[in-house]
Amino acid sequence: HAAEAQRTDLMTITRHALNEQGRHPESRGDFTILLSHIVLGCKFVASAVNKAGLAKLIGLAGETNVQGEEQKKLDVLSNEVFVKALVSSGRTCVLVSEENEAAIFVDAPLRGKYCVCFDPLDGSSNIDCGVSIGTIFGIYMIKDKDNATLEDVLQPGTHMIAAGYCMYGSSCTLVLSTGNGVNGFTLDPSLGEFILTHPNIKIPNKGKIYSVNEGNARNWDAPTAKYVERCKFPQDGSSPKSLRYIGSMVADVHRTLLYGGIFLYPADKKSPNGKLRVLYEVFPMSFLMEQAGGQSFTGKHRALEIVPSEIHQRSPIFLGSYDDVEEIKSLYAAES
Ligand code: AFP
Repeated sequence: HAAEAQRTDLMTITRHALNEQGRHPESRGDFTILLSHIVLGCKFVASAVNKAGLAKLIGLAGETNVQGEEQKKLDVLSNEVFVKALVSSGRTCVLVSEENEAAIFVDAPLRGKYCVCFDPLDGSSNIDCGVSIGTIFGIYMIKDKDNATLEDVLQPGTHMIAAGYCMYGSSCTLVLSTGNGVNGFTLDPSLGEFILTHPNIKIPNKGKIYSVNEGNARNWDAPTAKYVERCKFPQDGSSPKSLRYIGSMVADVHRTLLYGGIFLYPADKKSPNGKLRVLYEVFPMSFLMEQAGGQSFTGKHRALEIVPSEIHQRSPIFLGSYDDVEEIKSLYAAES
C-alpha cells in the first residue's frame, strides 16, 4: 500500500496529461498546454471560493477592502478568470460561457485549435451558504482555425474530445476525461498541485440514491413521476432508494459518479426542456458518465446525440448508473 500511495502521490495532473500525450504521436502538446490553463483557472477560483465568506472584509483577491467598495461577484470574477486563462493559452478559438450571451471568438494572434464550452461557476445559489459549487467544461476541436464559426460549437456531444469539472467542495476535485476513461485529481493545497487520487473511475452498475428537485413533481410527465415513485416504492421487493439533492450539478453528479445512482433534471410542464444547458452542463457530464460506464438519456434518446441549434439551449437529462438509466429509458419507451 505504501508503494502505491507514493506512486499516486507523485502523479500530478500535468504528468498525467504528458503521459496521455505519449499515446498520440502526432500531438505537439497543445492539449497539455490548454489543460494547464484550465487548471490555473480552477486553482484561482478555488482560492476565491475559500475566501468567499470573507470577501466583504478583505476582498476576493485578498487585498484589504478599506473603502468598503463593491466586490465583484464570485461568478462574474470566475468568468473573467476562465476567459483570460483560456485566451492566453493561445490554444483556443471559440469560447462559450454560461455568463456570456454571445460566443467569444479569439483574435487571430492568440488563436488555437480548441473550442471550449464552460460554466465558470455552476450552482451559484449555493455560494452564500458555503455549499459545494463547481466549474464544468467541454472541449471540441476546430475544423478550420482560420474560419471559426458558431457551427464549431453547435456540434453533437459525441464530437467532444474532452470534458471535465472541478468541484469546490470539502476538498477541491478535478474530474477529467479525454475519451480514455475518467480520472479524478484532488488539489493538494500545500503543493498547489492536482494529484491523481481517483484513477479510472467506474460508476457502479446500479445505485441506491436518486437525485432530483422534487419540488417540481406536480409538473412532471408520467414516466418521470412513475420512475421517482418506484425509487420510493420499489416493485421488486428491493429497498427504497435514498434521496440526495444539493442543487449544484457538479456536486450531485460527482456523488452519482462515485456512489452510483441517478441524477435527473427532467422536463416539466413549465419548462419543457428542463433547466440544464446542453453545451456546458448536459454534454460534459454525459461524456464523463459514458466514459465511466454509465448512461445519459434525454427522455427521447442518448444525450450526447443532441444536435444543438443555439449555444444556450437546454435539455432534460437523466444520467447515472447503467441499470438505473435503463429503467427510466424503458418507462419512456413504454409511453411512446
Ligand atoms: P444556479 O447556478 O442558479 O444555482 O443553478 C444551478 C443549476 O444550474 C445546476 O447546478 C443544478 O443542478 C440546478 O441548477 C438546480 O436547479 P433547481 O434549483 O431548479 O433544482
